[in-house]
Amino acid sequence: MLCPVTTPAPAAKPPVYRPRPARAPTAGEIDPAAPSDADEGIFGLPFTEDEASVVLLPVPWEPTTSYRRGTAKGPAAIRAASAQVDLFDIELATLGLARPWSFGIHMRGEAPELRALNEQACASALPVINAGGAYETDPRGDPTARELARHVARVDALSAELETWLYEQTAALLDRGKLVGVIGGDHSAPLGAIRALAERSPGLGILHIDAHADLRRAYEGFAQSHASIMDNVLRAAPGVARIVQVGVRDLCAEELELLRGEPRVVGFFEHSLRRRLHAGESWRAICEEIADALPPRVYVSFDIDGLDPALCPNTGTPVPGGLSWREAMTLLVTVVERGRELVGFDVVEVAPAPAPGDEWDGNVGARLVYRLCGLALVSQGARDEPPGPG
Ligand SMILES: [Mn+2]
Repeated sequence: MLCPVTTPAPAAKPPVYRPRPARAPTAGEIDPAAPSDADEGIFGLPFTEDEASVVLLPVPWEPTTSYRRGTAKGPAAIRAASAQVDLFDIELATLGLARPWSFGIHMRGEAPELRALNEQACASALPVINAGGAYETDPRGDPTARELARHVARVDALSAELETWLYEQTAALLDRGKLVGVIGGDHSAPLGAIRALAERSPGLGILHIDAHADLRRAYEGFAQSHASIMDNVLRAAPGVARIVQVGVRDLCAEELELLRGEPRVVGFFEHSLRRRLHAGESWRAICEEIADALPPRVYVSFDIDGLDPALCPNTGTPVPGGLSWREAMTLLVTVVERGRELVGFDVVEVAPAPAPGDEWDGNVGARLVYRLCGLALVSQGARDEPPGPG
């Protein structure tokens, strides 16, 4: 059972937290209704990593993005836009947690070594992507193929380095009793975190919201492509018992074949969800069916392109259609209401607009991250203390 970091502010006249004091501030010093400063932590919260129940790990990573770049800037965009998120969560009030922030949420700074790793990996991946991928001739006899194979090997090695780094960071945080959220970055980013969680929760389920099935084996030659994350999870994280995919509407025939032959993967394709809705089924009933397909402990892997592209116009590989915000939120809330415990999550493929000042992608991403923090907390027993207005 999680406990609030400190006693929340008294209702009468909450003291305003500002400016940042030298010592670690407490929740009692925060005015959750006040606008926040950009130099404060994510959501304007001042919690240190030690104080926080939820630790968010930014992974600015995008070597294998194949269509449009920018998701390496996703964590920064989400952090910048997070000041817009109201900390009072009316929807989670019905579950008893209108104040997820009072349990402490902290986002780490981006690790310089990760940025360097990403830059090296992007430089090596670019010639391969520009060539349309590494091709499958015997590289020994073909200088171009040999060159591409060398680049691919380099990207694979760097991806493995990221995976190990994230595995170790996540494992250490889990050992300290933290909830961990990964903020990507492209969808290959969270593999190490999923491995660490699956080791501690054998039988783990993954709720995978995405426009793509991400079941390709080595897309464009890369072992850890953004389009291969769930194939890699199946092979590298044996503790994952089931992957439940929702919103998929863009996949290749080989992925469908893998999905159909793999009992651990269950697909709720967008076209069939829509057909059921159009035939008069309720979204709530469908959400209950999706929730019941999941084991008791669940990791949410949320690719922002699972949503309607209107909610993520700058994501790397947008696809028309997708879940509305309301549909996605009802699904997540239903999963928790059906007794599933959220043990971790990622939000990936958020990319900011190239033009400065357009925070929309980051805004949606930040709201999603806050909601996932709250849902993970409430699924683990966190409640408002004193009870909130729910
Ligand atoms: Mn994806």
